[in-house]
Amino acid sequence: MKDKPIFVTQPSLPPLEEFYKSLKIIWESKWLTNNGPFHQQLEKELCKFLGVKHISLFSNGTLALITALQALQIKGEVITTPYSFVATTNALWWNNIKPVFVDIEPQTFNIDASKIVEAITNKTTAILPVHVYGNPCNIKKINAIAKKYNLKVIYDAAHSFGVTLKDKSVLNFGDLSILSFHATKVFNTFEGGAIICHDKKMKQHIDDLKNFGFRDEITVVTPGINAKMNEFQAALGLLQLKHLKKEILKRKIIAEIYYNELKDIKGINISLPSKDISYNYSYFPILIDTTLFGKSRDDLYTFMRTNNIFCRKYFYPLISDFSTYKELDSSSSSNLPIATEVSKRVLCLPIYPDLEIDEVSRIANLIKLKS
Ligand code: T4K
Repeated sequence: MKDKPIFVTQPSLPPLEEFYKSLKIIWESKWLTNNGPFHQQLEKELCKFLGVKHISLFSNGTLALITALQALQIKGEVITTPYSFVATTNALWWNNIKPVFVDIEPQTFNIDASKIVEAITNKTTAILPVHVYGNPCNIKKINAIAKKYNLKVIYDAAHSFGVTLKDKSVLNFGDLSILSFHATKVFNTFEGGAIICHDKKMKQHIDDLKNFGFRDEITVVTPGINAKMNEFQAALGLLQLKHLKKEILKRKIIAEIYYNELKDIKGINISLPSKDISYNYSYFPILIDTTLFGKSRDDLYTFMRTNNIFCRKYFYPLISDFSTYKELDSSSSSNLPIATEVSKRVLCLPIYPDLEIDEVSRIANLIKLKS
């Protein structure tokens, strides 16, 4: 019998009986959305869990990102990374902002802060870095540049749920951070997202923006959008939160097995987050060196697929190579040597709490077999 397919990730879900109870409450109250009781409770509990002051819930991470740019009135050019999911740059496009791509660091795959200054022009208004795979950017350097050049910083922290740096949530840095609660994320509400901000006034502004700009029944304070999280999502989120620490621990065990099994294979490179980071193990990327490994990343990707293991090439192609963005700046590829190289060599292995230990070993053994 053929092995069952294993995908790069699989969503975690609470026991169905737990969710029935929440559904019953929703059915009886008939309160389905618009800042309902589950929504309010989830905002409170997330602030506690994540160690942040203010959070505004969204229907997904992309709308959170688009709204974050609106909230700060970002215009002109924004410096960002080409090595991310396309939503990062699409959010700029939807705000009529020109993305300016800067290369990444070879170890963390995050934007190379030492290359930001040379990309600043008189049109630059902000920096939009991504904590890729949840691994924090060079926050200190980015903040110093932002301060010196009077730029806003919005962190795309879609992968960073629960990640701390020196015991402080990474979400506390920059002007705003956004999270994604998509099905494929460490914490999911089927679809969902959030903006984290640091003061009450900004939270009110963001809440206005995501609710058409309505402050009350007859007052529209700003031309907002509809990006609200509903009660179904929020109720699920509250249950997910109860199980999350255990789920991250399961991910950690899987990551350790992969690391121990693969670290000595020639041509496979694994970058680990530094010791002062408490990580969420959202992804397990490896880099393949074709010469040393003997096979290319694409050879390994195809080989794994024939064995029903569906790894993913996150993030290939680079965002700057998608036609819309290439047309905008055709020279950008030549300025992005590290990102180009990493995107050709990266492969994300399956990692999720319910992945069985013997399946993890089988995946590692298949990789060894191919080497
Ligand atoms: N910023 C960054 C840095 C991001 O990575 C993302 C999203 C965003 C912003 C935007 O946030 P959202 O608007 O999405 O909240 C997936 C996700 O759809 C996307 O959320 C995520 N990043 C991106 C990195 O990955 P795909 O197209 O690769 O997903 P898909 O459908 O191929 O799913 C991957 C695997 O997961 C499947 O092979 C099987 C498994 N899966 C997937 C779904 C949807 C399940 O088992 N169950 C499911 O329900 O984009």
